[in-house]
Amino acid sequence: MKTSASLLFAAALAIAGAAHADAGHHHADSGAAIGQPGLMVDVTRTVKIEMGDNMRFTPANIQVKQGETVRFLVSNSGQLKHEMVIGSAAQLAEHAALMRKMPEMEHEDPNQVTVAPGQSDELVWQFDHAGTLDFACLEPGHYEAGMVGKIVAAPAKAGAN
Ligand SMILES: [Cu+2]
Repeated sequence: MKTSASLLFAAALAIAGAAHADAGHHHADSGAAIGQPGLMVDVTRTVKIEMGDNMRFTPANIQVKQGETVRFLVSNSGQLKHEMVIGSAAQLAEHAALMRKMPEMEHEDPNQVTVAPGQSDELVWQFDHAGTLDFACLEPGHYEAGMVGKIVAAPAKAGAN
């Protein structure tokens, strides 16, 4: 029951976030400088990511372009709960350390999606700037086991339309 309640809460937050055009702009510290939570209406591309109990994201390396708003469709093929959290490497390491101290901590921020076994969910991110952004699963021990990935946003070509 706890799990389904928290998923519902996450869904409600996701809807609330999408309803307010500027919702993402209040979370300047929730992601790295190369982007921010995006809106479903702006989505230009969907990228599928699978999370497994082998503590890996597939694919773990993702290429996007500056200016794109990407919908990450994140599925959990394992028996354990997994999550995708977007941030800088430093933010993720700090967050992982916090999760080790407080493994029961539940939080639903616009830069993350938590997915129950056998389920899928989505995370929309707007890549404002070129650069590299990291993502990780911060379920206790998963980050340490190597459940991390990278998103590279290529610069938009000057003069291209
Ligand atoms: Cu995980």
